[in-house]
Amino acid sequence: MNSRHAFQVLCVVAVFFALTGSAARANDGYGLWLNYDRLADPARLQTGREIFSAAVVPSDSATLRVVREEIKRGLDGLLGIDLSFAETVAHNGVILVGTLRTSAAIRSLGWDTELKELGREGFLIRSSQVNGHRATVIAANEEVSLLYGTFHLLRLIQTKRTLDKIDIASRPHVQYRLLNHWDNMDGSIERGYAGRSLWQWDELPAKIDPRYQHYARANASLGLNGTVVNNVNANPIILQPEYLEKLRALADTFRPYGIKLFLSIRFSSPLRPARQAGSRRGGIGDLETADPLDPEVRQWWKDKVKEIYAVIPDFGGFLVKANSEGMPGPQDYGRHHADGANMLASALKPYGGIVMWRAFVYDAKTDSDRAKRAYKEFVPLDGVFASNVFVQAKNGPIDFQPREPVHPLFGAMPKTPLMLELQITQEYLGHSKHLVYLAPMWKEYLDFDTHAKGSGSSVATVIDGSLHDYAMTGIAGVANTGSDRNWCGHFFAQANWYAFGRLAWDHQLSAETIADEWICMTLSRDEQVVRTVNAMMMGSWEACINYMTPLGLHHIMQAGFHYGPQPSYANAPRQDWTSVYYHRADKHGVGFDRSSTGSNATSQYFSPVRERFDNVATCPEKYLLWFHHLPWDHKMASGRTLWQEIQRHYDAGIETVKQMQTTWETLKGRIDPEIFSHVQGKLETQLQDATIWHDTCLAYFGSFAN
Ligand code: GCV
Repeated sequence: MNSRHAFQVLCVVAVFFALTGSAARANDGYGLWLNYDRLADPARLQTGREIFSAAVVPSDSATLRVVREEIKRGLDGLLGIDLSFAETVAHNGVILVGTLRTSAAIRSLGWDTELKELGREGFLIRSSQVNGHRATVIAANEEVSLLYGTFHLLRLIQTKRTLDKIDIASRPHVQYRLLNHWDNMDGSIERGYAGRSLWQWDELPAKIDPRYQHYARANASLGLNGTVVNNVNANPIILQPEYLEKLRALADTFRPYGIKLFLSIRFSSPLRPARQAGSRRGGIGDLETADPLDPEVRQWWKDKVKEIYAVIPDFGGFLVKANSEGMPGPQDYGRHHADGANMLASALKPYGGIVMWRAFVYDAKTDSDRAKRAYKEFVPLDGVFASNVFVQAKNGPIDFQPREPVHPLFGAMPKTPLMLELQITQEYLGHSKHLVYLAPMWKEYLDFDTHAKGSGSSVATVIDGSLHDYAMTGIAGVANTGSDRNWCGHFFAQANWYAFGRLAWDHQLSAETIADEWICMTLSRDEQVVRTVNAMMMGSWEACINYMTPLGLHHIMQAGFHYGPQPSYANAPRQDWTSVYYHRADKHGVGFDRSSTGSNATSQYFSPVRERFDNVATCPEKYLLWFHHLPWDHKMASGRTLWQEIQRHYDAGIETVKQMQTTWETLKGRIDPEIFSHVQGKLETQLQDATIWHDTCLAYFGSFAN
């Protein structure tokens, strides 16, 4: 082909793509839920109202510039409107965005009392009259809340809500809504399945990857307001001056989006560096001890905190994993968790910083049942923690299993704000290879009634502070983001980031509603497509439980890797924390007896949950083998034996994945082709893996049961 011919071919291809729009449609997932694809019928949305033609966003700041940019971009994409910015509302069809401070027009509306009730982060969106003209108003007390309101208005358009009579008042239920990154300083991510860390430490602070801003924008669109950028298995070098400069650059980039920066710290940071490479002990200082009651240690932290705030004036605080999995902590010096947390808290307090002290503790030497440990160590300390300390607990008592009963700490520490830690990254749920929508799982935890103060004491009421009147409230999600072009590895894993953010803002949203929103914002607004994908997502968690760990089985994954099945994993002569330790299968039966005849972990729950879990007859079958060791021929509610029921669940898991594949095929040609084939490939892997789980587990347990 000569060059002239090649050029002609190129032109023909270009014209073809321009006409069919195919090139524009290919979606690599980078835009997340913020692509703002054009609505099929933009005019329909605004029936009875004028098409938006201008926006009034008085005053100026970095955040307000983001607000302007976002409205313009959103309306251009969604409705094809070339929005202009005006000084005042002088005609119909204007969007007015302002706080009582920035806008006289907002002040004139007389919404002061309502705004006051909405607090710092809430917003109002209303169809209203301004200067005698019909306008859509976004009003709030703070500029960042205007950004939340802006994203919400755009979400309404993305999800095809009519815009003629809007009257929305929204405020977050929880104050600290954070992502926790388990990112290491060498760029790897512990339990990360979407590439390398987003943070380019070697380039910072000189070079700011545009992705940092895109990351902050995505979080702000959900109302997330903080991020812990490094792994809880913390490397102390993060506190060195050189790194503080890098962190300053990140914090500066996140600030306009309302995202505060937090750090995981290693408790032994004041110590000299460890001699052994890779050791979890040691620090960056020159002290002989990290004892939290030692005056020199306390001064070291005070000085370090002062240094941090000099660089990042709105720094959020510290997340701490102490005396857990080899990480140093106050117990190394005969002190308790509150001694450690309070020392850090007193250094942070003058600047408004907080401590999130993790409750993920267990000890093979002293525990016969790992599930009981956190309760034993933390409940006696209720009331001893300083006022700016959270105790951060995972949703379940073991470790982010496909399904766990709720952690017994929730409800048991009325004087200590508990922060809920969820895991967005799918450590135990098929990594970024399996389609598992996690919102139904998180709702199961949030809605669980602990009965701490009688019925109606759900985990959500503990977390949002309403049950115990906590002075501060928080929720954290272990991030699933990475350097992969589509951020999360699996396209559907984006839905879990999205769902975490939405639930952090409003835990009353249903998993179905959140899925609908996400589908409309990413895949299609066609009602049938939305229904089909929604059903697939809603069934996916239960499917995963079925093919991995049904009926309360847990932690039978490959040791360390936590991906495939390894029910046979034993580590003679010590059996602690092996698969065999958790399932206890033998020829007599299967399951971990945590009832009053066994480890008595059931006693850590409030009555009547305690009794319900303790009694085989009333224990929900989904938790059966978590709490009870039962014979293979135990009669289940269905009339089948336990062994038959286990088989039925593993079969059902595979069946659902097959159905997901069939369903997905019906979407061919109806959604973006690139996403279609990406997910098609992932589902193929998921079926192969589910089959391996099924075959391995049934062969293993069958060797005892049959
Ligand atoms: C960050 C589990 C995970 C670890 C993780 C730990 C934790 O043990 O497998 O990778 O470490 O939980 O939450 O601290």
